[in-house]
Amino acid sequence: MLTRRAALMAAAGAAALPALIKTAKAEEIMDTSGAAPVDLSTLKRIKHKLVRPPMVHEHEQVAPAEPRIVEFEMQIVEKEVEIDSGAHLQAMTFNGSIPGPMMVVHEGDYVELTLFNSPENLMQHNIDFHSATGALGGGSLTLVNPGEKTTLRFKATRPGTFVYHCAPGGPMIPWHVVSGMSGSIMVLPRDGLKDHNGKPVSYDRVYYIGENDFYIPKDENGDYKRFEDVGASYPDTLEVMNGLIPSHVVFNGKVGALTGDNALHASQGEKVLFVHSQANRDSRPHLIGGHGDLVWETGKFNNTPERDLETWFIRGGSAGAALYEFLQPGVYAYVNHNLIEAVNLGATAHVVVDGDWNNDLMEQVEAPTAYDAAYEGKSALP
Ligand SMILES: [Cu+2]
Repeated sequence: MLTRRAALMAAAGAAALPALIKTAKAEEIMDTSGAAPVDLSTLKRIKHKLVRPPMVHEHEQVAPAEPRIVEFEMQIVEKEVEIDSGAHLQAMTFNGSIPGPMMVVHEGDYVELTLFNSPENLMQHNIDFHSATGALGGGSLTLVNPGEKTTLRFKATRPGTFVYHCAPGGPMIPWHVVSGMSGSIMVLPRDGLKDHNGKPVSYDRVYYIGENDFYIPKDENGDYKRFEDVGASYPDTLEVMNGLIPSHVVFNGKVGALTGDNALHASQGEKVLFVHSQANRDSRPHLIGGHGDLVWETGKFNNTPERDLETWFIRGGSAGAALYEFLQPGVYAYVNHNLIEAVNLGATAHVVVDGDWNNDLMEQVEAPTAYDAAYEGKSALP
């Protein structure tokens, strides 16, 4: 590990990578050793194994009355990912996926995460939970070198969908985030979700869509550059990042991660909760041919959901949630409705819905057919 790191420094030039050679420090390291101990020994513990997005681990929508300690484990994995044909990202990931896995707990529960920084990695990492209170969201208590692990516990006091991301300090923060290090946590109210009238509402499926903006450098021929490791990719990537024009905007880590054979599935009549996160940049999800029946645009379940939305807004650094009951079968595109980003840069998913077509909602009254322009159509003009 040290040898690889030393080689990296020599190859890249230590001056170009000042933050990599610092021994630690998120923005600040907290010393909490003098704080009074808290006794949680009477609480029940459960453990969830995290799964790869867009899937979400098994969970209850309505929780038992008593709060629990909910344990999770995540390993940080640095690896090269082909995010589009011919475009390679030196990725940094939570648990090997972009986005990192979604965790689900209930309001009042304690999240207890053990974070492993694999010894094969080059970088220091940590985790900042937007759902947590204090210590940079846990960032200043979780900074781990390669080969180290750490366990953080925090109380999930606010219900909603929240981003988590790596934030190891200084310019490492945006770089780690746009290299893939973000994910989300959903803190459900103990008695489940409520609609606009305060009545209980549940979902049949939940999908987690994490959107990323990537900044892949190009060579003098206009081809995407490929790098030996994550450290070697930093100087050129920084230059592209600082231009603020992403080379790719994608859902779930790569172009096509949620289309074609990888499409999401649902059945007519099912209510699907879409959780959409963007840790760095604004987005505007839109389900083509459908709606957001109930949308917690900011993701926070103490607020009354909006109804019948066509498009909703995800602020960079947040996760929102939209519930939709599919009323018609077919292939729906779920896009970022900046359509350049959706179609040309990658931010498109598909939802394949089985069921029976409802002609009351929509019917093709006459299929496309040639008409006589000498007699027809003129009456449409003002
Ligand atoms: Cu990191």
